[in-house]
This record gives sequence, C-alpha cells and structure tokens, in this order.
Amino acid sequence: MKMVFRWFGDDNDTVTLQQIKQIPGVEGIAWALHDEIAGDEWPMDKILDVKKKADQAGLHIHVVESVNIHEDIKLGLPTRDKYIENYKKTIAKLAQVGVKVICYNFMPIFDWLRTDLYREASDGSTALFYEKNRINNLDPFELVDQINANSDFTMPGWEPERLQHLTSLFNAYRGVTSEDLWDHAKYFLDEIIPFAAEHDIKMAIHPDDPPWPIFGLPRIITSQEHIRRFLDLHDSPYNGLTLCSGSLGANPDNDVIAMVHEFAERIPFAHIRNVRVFENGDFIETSHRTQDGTVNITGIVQAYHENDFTGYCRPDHGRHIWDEQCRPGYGLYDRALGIMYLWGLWDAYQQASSYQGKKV
Ligand code: DNO
Ligand code: MN
Repeated sequence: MKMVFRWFGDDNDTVTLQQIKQIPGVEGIAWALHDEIAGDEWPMDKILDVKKKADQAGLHIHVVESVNIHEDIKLGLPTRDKYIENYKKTIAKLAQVGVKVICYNFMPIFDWLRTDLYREASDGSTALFYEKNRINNLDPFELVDQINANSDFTMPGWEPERLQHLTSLFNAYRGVTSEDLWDHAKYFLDEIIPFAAEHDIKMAIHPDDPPWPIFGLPRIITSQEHIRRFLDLHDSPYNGLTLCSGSLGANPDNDVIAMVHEFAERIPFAHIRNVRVFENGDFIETSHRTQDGTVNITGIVQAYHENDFTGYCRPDHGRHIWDEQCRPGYGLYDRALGIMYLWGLWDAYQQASSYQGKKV
C-alpha cells in the first residue's frame, strides 16, 4: 500500500507540501490543476510547476485527482469527440511526467454533494453532513429559480462556473436516462482506455457520492453490481476503480469489504474514510476509526491486506478539529490522524501474517 495525500496546490490549499511530507509514510500527492475548466487540455508549464514543487518537497506525483470530464461527454453530444481528444492530450502530457493513475468521476453536473459543511458534533469538531430529505424534496427547477433569485446562493461543493450554467445543464439532462449514461460511459472508455494503456496510465473511476440519483439526475457508480458492470464495459486493467469507502458506505446496503475482495485486481487507488449513517438516511463524516462511524474500516484494511494490495491509498475527507481553518473536509489534522490509524491497522495485519504459525 503506497500512501498519498490530496493537495489542491499553492493557491487552493492551507496545507503545505512540507507538512504533508512530515506525515509518516506519505510518499506522494494526489493532485490536479484545479483552475482548469473541465474539457480543456492541461498546459504543460502548469503541470511541470507542480512536478517541480513536489520534487523539491520529496513527494511523487503519480496520482492525479481528478481530470474532470466535460458534461458533453456524459450527455453523449456530438461535441464530445473534441473533449475526448483534449482528454487524451492531457493523458499524454501526464504520462510524460510519470503519472500512473488518473482518478475521475462520471456524475452528471455535481461531484460530491452535502447540505452542511460544518455540522457540529458534541466535542466541538465539525464535519460534512448530508440531510437526505432536504435533497429528496428539492425540485431541481425550483432550485434553479432560487439560485436566480439570490445570487449569493451556494451549495457545498458546487463550483461557481457550474452554478452559472445550472439551468441549461438541467435542461440538457432532461430525458437522459441511466441507460443513456451507461452508453456514454462506454463510448468514453472505448476511446480513452486503449490510449491510457499505451501510456501506462490506469484510469480509476470514483464512485458517486452520495451513491444514489439526486435532483432527478441519473447516477450509475453506486453499488457492487454497477461497479462490476462498469469494469466490464471495457475489460482492461487500465479501466480501474478508485474504491471510496466513504462514498459507497453512505448506503448501508453496500458491502465495501466484499468489493475489495471482488475488485482487488482492478483498484489502483483506494480512498479510505468513515461516515456515520443515521436511520433516516442522513449521514455525517467522522474520524477514520471504525467505532466512530458505520463503515468497517478495520475490515476494509484487512481485506486490502489479504489481497496484498500494492496500489495507492489516501485518507479521504476528515473532520475539522483543533480549530483548523481549512478547505471543508480537507484539513491536515484529521486526515493525518486517519493515516496513522490506517498504518496502525496495516502494520498489525502485516505483523500478524508474518508470525502466522510461528511461536513467538
Ligand atoms: C469524495 C472525494 C471526491 C473525489 C472525486 C473524484 O469522496 O474523494 O470528491 O475527489 O469525485 O473525481
Ligand atoms: Mn473519495
């Protein structure tokens, strides 16, 4: 297991590369050019700038998270070919600087969605929270009206440029079914995976977060069965998975341990984090510790260990603790604690397996 830490870049992160380097066992960053618009080809000078900074800090840049996919690709519009070409050009450049894995997602319009970025717990820490009914009861077109009426309206995780185009995007997705989305995913994979394979870069799809349709928009990377279907759409080790325990764990029907066992060979990148799911379907992000949430992190690490996992791994979102001012979900402290928990489990399984059968 090779540990990395997400870094948003000098201008977008409160955490420094030096701080990341001081977390035990962290060898690299999961990075991206966050100022680039989805669909654009990434400029080489900016890629090289990240590489230079990471080199200076003694960290590798093998994992990119994410190269985002233009909506026209997800919508299956004729213009998608142009964006797929740009995507390939970016892949070729990333290969040149030694990138091995590209994490991405296939969620229409939105990436992860929460209703509260700073839900306070009894210990005074805050964390990302999702209130299921608030989203379920929201009509997307009512929402667009609300946004138009109030220019300050924001929702966590919504990028400003996406908000502007929200009305036309919702309209564009009218009538797009989940089966259409599957077809569009296949078209994308058939173009991209052979190209990524030539460049020795593994594509790693991130599951939908939360793992169910929202605002009437289809979501397809939501369960073990759907992940199997996605990996079978284009059967290649380069068509891989970013197995995110927290995203999938928001639906208690998902058995993440079983997924580790089934998909082990196809997981170049593991996201490990915990959530606590309540009976009404709401959920809050918690510390990585198994007992603090409803996802069995201990069992998940054990499953990775049993499968001799050699891929990249990162702690995912953390809480905001010790008064840290940071990007929501991406502080230093709780994610660093998460890493030490993951190493603790990993090393214990490592030790136990090496002593098996021996008398100590
Ligand atoms: C949530 C995060 C995601 C992830 C993107 C990948 O669990 O890991 O926001 O970065 O979906 O494209
Ligand atoms: Mn994740």
